[in-house]
Amino acid sequence: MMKNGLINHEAVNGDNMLSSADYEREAERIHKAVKGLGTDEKTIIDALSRLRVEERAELQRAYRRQYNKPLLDVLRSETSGDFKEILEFLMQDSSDTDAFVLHEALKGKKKDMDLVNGIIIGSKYENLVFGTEITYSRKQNRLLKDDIASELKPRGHHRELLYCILMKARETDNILSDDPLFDAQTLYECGPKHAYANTRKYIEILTNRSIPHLHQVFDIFPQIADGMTIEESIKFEFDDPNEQKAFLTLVNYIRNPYRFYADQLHNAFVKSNNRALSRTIVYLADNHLLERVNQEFQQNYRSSLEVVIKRETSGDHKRLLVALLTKHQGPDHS
Ligand SMILES: [Ca+2]
Repeated sequence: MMKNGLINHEAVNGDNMLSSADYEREAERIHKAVKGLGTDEKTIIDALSRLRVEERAELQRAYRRQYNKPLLDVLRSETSGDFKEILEFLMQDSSDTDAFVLHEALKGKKKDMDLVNGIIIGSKYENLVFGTEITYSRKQNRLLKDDIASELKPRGHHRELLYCILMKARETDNILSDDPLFDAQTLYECGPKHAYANTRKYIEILTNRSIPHLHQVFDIFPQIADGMTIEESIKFEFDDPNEQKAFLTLVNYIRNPYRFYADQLHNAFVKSNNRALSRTIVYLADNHLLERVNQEFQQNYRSSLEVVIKRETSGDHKRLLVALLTKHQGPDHS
């Protein structure tokens, strides 16, 4: 980190790198912040918000070496409420967070299918299937698929949509070989209200084709659908508002993932779902998406994330969210 030191890591690696002495110092700083009566939350917020996901893992190893106990346990015993929960999200693996958040959204007191859609649609396939799904079944002793099934209509399109995403990875971006006109026609003719309805085929196109290919399909779509956009056609095809919303969320993600995340955050604010908010902000910070999503949020909702977070959250939870926003934007994290 020292710019005046002999080695400028930034120049060598194109990146700031922390030394093991840096981690030891940060571990000590946090230890001082929590030991004895009370807690110095400000120090915890400062120390954790500036680190990236791999650096937080390194800090936890350093803390364990120095103090012989897991940092996560220490933080849990010192904090409570939304602040405690976002600290957990920062300390643990994203698959642990997503498995927990999905379970609470499906089975908990505050059910939230929009959040379930958002996590499943927005996750990378490998993380979802080899991370979150496995963690989910290990922790809950139940399959994620079964809990989805228990919440959604059997043979319903919404359930089938989520199943298809979990079943098969989307084709990679370089695959454009299928004729976009053909797929546009299928989306038009195989929707649930048509004589040749084949929803499996319909869903497969949306969940399995590559994103660039689907951009072409959506561009062509109005030409064969009497001027209707794919969004308008979804509103016509699906009567159930939850089904409709799930399909529109998927199309939103395909068209523009930044807007999709801005909408996810907006949903969290509208529903006062602090868990969804914490999960999404940590996810975006760790995937270097915060800056771009913040721009998109501002364009669509006419205020910055910081302004809305300051209005909608409180206390140390708010201070940590704002610290993440400020420290995970700019060239270092783009
Ligand atoms: Ca203490």
